[in-house]
Amino acid sequence: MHRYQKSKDTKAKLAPKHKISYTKKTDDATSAYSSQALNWLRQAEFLMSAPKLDLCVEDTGYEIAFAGRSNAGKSSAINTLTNQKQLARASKRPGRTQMINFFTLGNPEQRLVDLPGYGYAAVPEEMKKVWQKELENYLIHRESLQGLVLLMDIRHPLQHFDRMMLEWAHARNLFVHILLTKADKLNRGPANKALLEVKKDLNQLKLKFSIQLFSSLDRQGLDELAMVMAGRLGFTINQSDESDRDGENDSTQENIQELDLLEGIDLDAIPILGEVDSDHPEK
Ligand SMILES: Nc1nc2c(ncn2[C@@H]2O[C@H](COP(=O)(O)OP(=O)(O)OP(=O)(O)O)[C@@H](O)[C@H]2O)c(=O)[nH]1
Ligand SMILES: [Mg+2]
Repeated sequence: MHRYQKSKDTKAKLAPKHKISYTKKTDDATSAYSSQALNWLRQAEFLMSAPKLDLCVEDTGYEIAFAGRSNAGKSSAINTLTNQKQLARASKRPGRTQMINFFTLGNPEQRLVDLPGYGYAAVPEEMKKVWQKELENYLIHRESLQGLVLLMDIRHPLQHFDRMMLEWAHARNLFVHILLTKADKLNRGPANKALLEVKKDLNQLKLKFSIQLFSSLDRQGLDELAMVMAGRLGFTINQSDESDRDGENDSTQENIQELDLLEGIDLDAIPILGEVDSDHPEK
């Protein structure tokens, strides 16, 4: 045997006695980050509501908007994420959120936005047009908007307006993180099947997105969502230090600059929202 070649026995002797688990380290780091992110999100405070774009809070800093059909669970998801029962107003009655609502996250330059839902049929036609126009204005012109959390009821995904939102966000170079909401309504098998089907459908359209199952009722997918929010809004673990909460944190600013900023937006390439899709999933 060549002197540098080790026999199987020698190899076995030299092998570490215990398996070294690298995944464990990563898991620990991930869960530390997600729990810090959840703590950070708990600081959320109501900032203001605006019925239209020009009455919104100043367009500086970074915000992520929760969008989706009426009754998809946007306000509930914000409450679950921030661990506050009534920060955003949720209701059984579709069409509950009628304004653009802003929440700060311990720093006025990092915000969550609860949008009115689209597609609610029982609103008078005139009002529907007004909301639709304001939603459109917000989505097209809001410079601090970094991306959307697009919520779809897992039992009724990818309806007409959802697809328009996706294309629109894509044209504006906004990220889209999809929540298939009310996942508690399906068993695990059918829920995962729905997830795969939506992924497949969207991959065919070649749109960039990330996606997960979510339930406000049983808090499924909460850590995952918290990490997406934290990553996208440039939250760093240092930021959970009281001393760093004044927005002057250098590393936060650096991270923020790494996000997909709104460069080279071709507004003409943005599709305009069409007619309101009138069939409501819950009706
Ligand atoms: N089972 C279940 N019900 C949910 C979940 N999330 C929200 N709901 C219910 O769905 C209804 C609508 O929730 P909201 O959070 O008000 O929905 P929204 O998307 O903000 O609706 P609009 O403000 O009308 O656009 C309420 O009755 C919630 O309790 C969930 O994860 N599971
Ligand atoms: Mg709402």
